[in-house]
Amino acid sequence: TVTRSYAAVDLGASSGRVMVGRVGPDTLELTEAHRFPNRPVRVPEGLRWDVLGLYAGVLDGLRAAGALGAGRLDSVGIDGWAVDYGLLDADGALLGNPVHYRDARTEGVAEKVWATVPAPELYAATGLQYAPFNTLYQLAAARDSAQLAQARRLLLIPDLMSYWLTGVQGTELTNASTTQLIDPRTRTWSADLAQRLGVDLELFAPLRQPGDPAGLLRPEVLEETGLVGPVPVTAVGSHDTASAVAAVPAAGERFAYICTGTWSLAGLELTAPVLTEDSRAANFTNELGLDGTVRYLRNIMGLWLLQECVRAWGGPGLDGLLREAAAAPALRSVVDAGDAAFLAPGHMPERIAEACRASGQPVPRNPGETTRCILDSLALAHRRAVEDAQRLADHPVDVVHVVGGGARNALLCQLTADACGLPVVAGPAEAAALGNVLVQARAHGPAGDRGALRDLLVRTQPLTRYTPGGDPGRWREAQARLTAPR
Ligand code: ADP
Ligand code: LRH
Repeated sequence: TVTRSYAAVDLGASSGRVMVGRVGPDTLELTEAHRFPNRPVRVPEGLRWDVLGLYAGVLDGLRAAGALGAGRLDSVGIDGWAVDYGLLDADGALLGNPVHYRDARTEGVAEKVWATVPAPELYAATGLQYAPFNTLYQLAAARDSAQLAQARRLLLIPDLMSYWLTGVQGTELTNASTTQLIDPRTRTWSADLAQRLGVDLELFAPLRQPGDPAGLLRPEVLEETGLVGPVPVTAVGSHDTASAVAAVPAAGERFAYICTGTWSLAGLELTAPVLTEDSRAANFTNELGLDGTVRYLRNIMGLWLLQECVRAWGGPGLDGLLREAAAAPALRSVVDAGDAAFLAPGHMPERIAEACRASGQPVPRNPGETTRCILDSLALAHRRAVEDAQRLADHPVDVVHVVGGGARNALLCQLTADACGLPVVAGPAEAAALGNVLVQARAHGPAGDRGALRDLLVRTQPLTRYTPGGDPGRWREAQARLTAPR
């Protein structure tokens, strides 16, 4: 039996990495070839991604990946964070640095869009939750810019990397679904919506599906990375959350997942979108997944809250902070981890203190207590999302899977189990990279359905189980502090 090697490029909001996955009928091994920081840069125009720096990291990573396997790779797949894009001119050259989804340019833009297409209608047509940074609102914010006027092509970030590696342009479907221009029932562009909102769909390269071929590494890329060609690039679930959900090691359908990294994405895998008004009011999104599935989930601020505090505190180690948090009083103060007030960077400890004060709760006295407040608040938001999703989709679950970097945080996993009143299965931490690898493996090896992919994960990946404990009433009481009228 053959074992094949696939490189997964996974671009998270806090770091990019290139992982090598070795896949055989009973093997799935992931090795980190290279990791590099993803640091947004503030220039006078606003907050930007250093996309050339990221591409350099991808090339370094592919070189390191090749070195692990004598220059040979069976395929490369690319996933990354959603919604953001680069614009290309008529020559295919990048126009400026891609704007960061945390940039302030979309403030107040949604209301203008809703004047043309009311929010309920927009939800019924796209199933996408309101977030100020959905690509649709970013395009509306840029509407009169010189850059957009000059643009002939828009490539989402993973598709941009893929273009630079291969010279081939495409728009991968799972990530396209985060633009708010896709109809989740037909799984293609909503031409009517685009026309009403003045978005030129010609900007987008043709849609491609996870598993589709996406070109070959250019000769210059082979030369720069020392890889032996030909090396195909394969479209994967290029939205990192789509790849992460593909690698949730679940059996059956009665599970919820929480992808915890910079964000917590908490919800269900469904076979059809939920487009009801109740679902819109609860701000659930219907993003597209593998094999005709829908990722029905809510965006929660996630470990971003902690990352920003750590940055403000001058970078203390996580281990020490988590030890202090474990010893700090439980549920002393909580904040609404779904609140868009926490979206922008900067002054996070002060903003959390202010939210505690404003809701009449004690202000955390030190970094350990602030960390505890964040983890309690995340667990509480996880509980709400898991409960709301089950109710809104009429889809009960018996277990919660925690994947992504937060699966390494034992305190967060235990608190999530306690808050949800359900067992938590934690891992894999590198779910996005694994989902990326598995989709490539399926495209290049014997076909397997999602169940077979998940079964391989269950058989090969180390997972940790957390049993719910404590008094569930305490979580209800904490939730009431956030929802009580003041
Ligand atoms: P993204 O893909 O959004 O960049 P990740 O999935 O890599 O995010 O998750 C990053 C987060 O994982 C960090 O902010 C950190 O809180 C958490 N994390 C990573 N390693 C550990 C660890 N060893 N212990 C606890 N938490 C960890
Ligand atoms: C997580 C993620 C998430 C999006 C956000 C912009 O990395 O892709 O699914 O909502 O970034």
